[in-house]
Amino acid sequence: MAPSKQSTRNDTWPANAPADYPAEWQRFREGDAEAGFEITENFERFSQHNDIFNRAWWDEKVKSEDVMAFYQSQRRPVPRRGEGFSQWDWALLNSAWSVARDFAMRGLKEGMREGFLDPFKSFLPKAETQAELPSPEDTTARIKQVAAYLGADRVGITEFDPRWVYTHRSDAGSKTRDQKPNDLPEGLTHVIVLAHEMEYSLVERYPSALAAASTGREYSREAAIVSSVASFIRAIGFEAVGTSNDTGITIPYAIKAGMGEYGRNQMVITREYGPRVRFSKIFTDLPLVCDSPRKFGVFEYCNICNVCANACPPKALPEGPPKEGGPNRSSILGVTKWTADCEKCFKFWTKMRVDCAICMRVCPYNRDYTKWPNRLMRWLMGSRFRRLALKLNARARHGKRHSPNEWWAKAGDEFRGGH
Ligand code: B12
Ligand code: SF4
Ligand code: SF4
Repeated sequence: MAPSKQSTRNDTWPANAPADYPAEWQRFREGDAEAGFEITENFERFSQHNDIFNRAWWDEKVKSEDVMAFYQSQRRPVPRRGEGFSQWDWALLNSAWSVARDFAMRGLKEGMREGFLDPFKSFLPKAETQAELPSPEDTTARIKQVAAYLGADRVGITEFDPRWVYTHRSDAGSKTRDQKPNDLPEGLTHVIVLAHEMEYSLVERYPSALAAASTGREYSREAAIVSSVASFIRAIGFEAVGTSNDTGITIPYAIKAGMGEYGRNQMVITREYGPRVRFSKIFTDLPLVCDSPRKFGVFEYCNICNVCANACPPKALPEGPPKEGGPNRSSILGVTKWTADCEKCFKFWTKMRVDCAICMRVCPYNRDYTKWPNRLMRWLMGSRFRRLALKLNARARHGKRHSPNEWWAKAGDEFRGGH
């Protein structure tokens, strides 16, 4: 493991390019500087085999009875007394996931787990004849129009960058999730990133089985939307690989595609939804126009705010400035950034039997931006008055947990009678 070092953000790159950096990657330097990415000479592409979900199948350090019980609760949950863990709550959680899980199961006999380990199979074959394309600007606008129509909440485009493609996939056909090739078609040039907003009224109730439905519903929507957009591109005669968590690391693509900035809580923080959003991505050879990274003061605010790290029950989030490397084999090497201890995070999930997103809930960027006071606060947080914003957020007790039972009470208020 490379030694940790203090971040020098942007002054490492592009000035001090790693000497043995492959020639074909040099072209990404300028874009890295624009996005604020710091890549060092220790950089190595990451294998999906080493992420914590896959390690749970082969690494004695991660395997446990709690892990087994966590996965079993997806089908046969054991309701318990705490608020947010009743049979009704688990029923919502597991039904919200059901479309994503159907997609994940349909290729299992062929060793595929679509959306998690493998890309989505396309319903439509690639057309033999390519449709006539307007200018790249107009083609890009049409693709964004199609993605919005098919259900994406936001769309951004970036260049295809092989550094973030996993060296290997994990094989759903093997009991120890062995590595298999991460094959992609030749000639890919762009990545289309789709954003999927998570439900505010559920995220504010994390941790609970009820709140976790907000994650499940977006995985289900992602599966439907990204595979439809990929099918569209194939039907006009171009290559399109529709993916969710599989194939590559999403966050660097999303940042370069202009979705937002990277936060201490390990998420892309968007202007529209803060961190309360998920992403899917399509790898394509369509000639498109790239978006640029968008900054609105998140890095500077995260530098003075520690709310997520303080709120994380197992203390899995980093304090202080970004550093190179990470605490264990589930961290990518040679990138200077805030890195979590995912062993601690996942252990906490398995003990609860449900995923967590407290670090999303408490983040002061997690707001409803249709309301003007929240837009004003976003401006304040991105301005030189950020320390004032920090105090105001603390005084308002922003991000406190709401009662899961109150969510069900809404049914009595709003949904009685016709809707
Ligand atoms: C595995 C995984 C996890 C695992 C373990 C991570 C690990 N290291 O093994 C755990 C259980 C911790 C996890 C938890 C959560 N996750 Co998660 N996770 C993933 C997944 C599937 C793979 C990421 C990966 O390969 N990590 C392994 C290495 C690369 O990890 P790492 O070095 O620590 O790097 C992390 C970050 O630093 C960043 N990153 C990596 N390389 C680079 C390079 C640059 C330049 C930058 C700036 C950042 C960056 O991405 C990595 C995310 O784990 C991604 C989807 C995807 N394909 O990317 C979703 C994803 C990152 N998770 C997501 C979310 C929302 C969550 C949770 C909130 C859970 C929830 N209920 O939704 C929590 C948050 C926990 C936290 N604060 O970290 C979202 C983030 C959306 C956003 N707004 O950015 C993603 C993109 C999934 C999605 N469909 O949208 N996750
Ligand atoms: S809670 Fe604070 S430190 Fe954490 S991501 Fe949000 S703004 Fe950054
Ligand atoms: S998901 Fe929960 S346990 Fe994991 S880092 Fe966030 S707050 Fe901590």
